[in-house]
Formats: sequence, C-alpha cells, structure tokens
Amino acid sequence: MPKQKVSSQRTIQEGAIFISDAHYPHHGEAFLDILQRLERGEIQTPQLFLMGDNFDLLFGYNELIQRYASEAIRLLQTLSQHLEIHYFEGNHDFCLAPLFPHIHLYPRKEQPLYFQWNNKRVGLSHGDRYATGWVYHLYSRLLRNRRTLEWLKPFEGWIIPHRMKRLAQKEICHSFEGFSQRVEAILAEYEEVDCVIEGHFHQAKQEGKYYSLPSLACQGSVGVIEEGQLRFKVL
Ligand SMILES: [Mn+2]
Repeated sequence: MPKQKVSSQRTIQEGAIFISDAHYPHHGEAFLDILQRLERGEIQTPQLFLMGDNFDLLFGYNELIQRYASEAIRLLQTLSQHLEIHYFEGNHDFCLAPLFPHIHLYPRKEQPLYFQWNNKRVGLSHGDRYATGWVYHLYSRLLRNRRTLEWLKPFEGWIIPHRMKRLAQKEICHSFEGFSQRVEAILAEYEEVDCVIEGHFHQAKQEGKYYSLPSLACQGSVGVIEEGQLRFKVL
C-alpha cells in the first residue's frame, strides 16, 4: 500500500490529539485504552500526534522487544491505514520505520518539524534535541542506528528483559527546577515560530509560546485542539 498522503500539508487541525510520554507498557494502561477507543470509534479525531516516548522501550529491527506491547503496536498499524498519524520519535522509541509503514515518522535527526496551525507557525519535536550535551548527542546517534541494533541482537535475551525490568521501576514523574530558563534555551533553537509544542519534560504547562505537553503516564492527560486552543485534558 502506498504511504498515506498528508491530507493537510502539515496543518494542525481542529480536534487533533497530542499524546506524549505514555511510557507504555509500564506506568499504566491509558495508552492502550485510548488506542482501543479510537479503533472502536468512541474517540474521534482527524489527526493523531504521538509526541514520543509513547512506548517505554521500542525500536525496529528486533522482534523480542515488540512482544512487550504487541497489542498497542497492532492497533497503531491498523489505525494508521485510515487515520493521519504523526509520530515524533523519542528517546525511548526510535528506528520505528519497519514497524509503522503508514505512520508519518520523524526520527530525532529530522526534528523539529514546522506545521501551520490557524495562521501560526508551530515548531514540534519530542523535546530531547535541544539544550543537551554532546555526550548525549553521540549516544543518541549510536543507539538510533540500524547496525547497532542488529549488532546487539545476539545479546537481546539478556539485555531487553533486564532493561524492561529497570524501566518499569523507574520514577518518571518529576517537577523541573529552573524550567523557565530551559524553555528559553529551547526556544532559541527554533526559527521564527509563533509557538512550540514538545513532550519529554512531562510538565503539562504553557510558558509563553512554549507548550510542555502532559505525560500520559504522569498526568493522565493529553493535548487536544479545541476552539483553536491547545488544551490539556483527560480523554
Ligand atoms: Mn523523552
């Protein structure tokens, strides 16, 4: 099947839903629940934005890792055949192209993307790209590489269950000291934007033109475009 066309030339539409940092399958069932309700038609939207870290650990070129979230993966594969889905890969979910041929996937190195929203220019990315050091950049590039993932495969029976167990126990919901300064540094990286929408920080707050999306795992809420506003709400 040919890749679904972006119907709207990178335009954010009324009713669009932004889900970020669900960290599924750990930290609750809300992500799977929303996908199931979308499939049953109980939740309707013209567009779904998955803003990264929706899975606590998921990457392509590996079958074992998919077993931890097989139903959510299957639902996304089915939904994406008729629903416009944009997926900004995060630091926990990357190299997803082999899994989701019908989703518009944006790896870290392609972020940010710029979308139109009413007459505004909006910068979007997962949020781990800016104001981080070179060690993190190098680590990210090495890990998000097909060869690295294939090279790790013989060790997967040990590495993946161990990582999953550690991640399940990790405390992921924190308040952020000095968040305003961080926001200033991030905004400086975007070109001529009216606003920026990111996940990653789990803050569920707006600071000027910067929206830090709620984490579905932490606040239990998502972003929804209602009456031209980005609102945070529980679905
Ligand atoms: Mn993240």
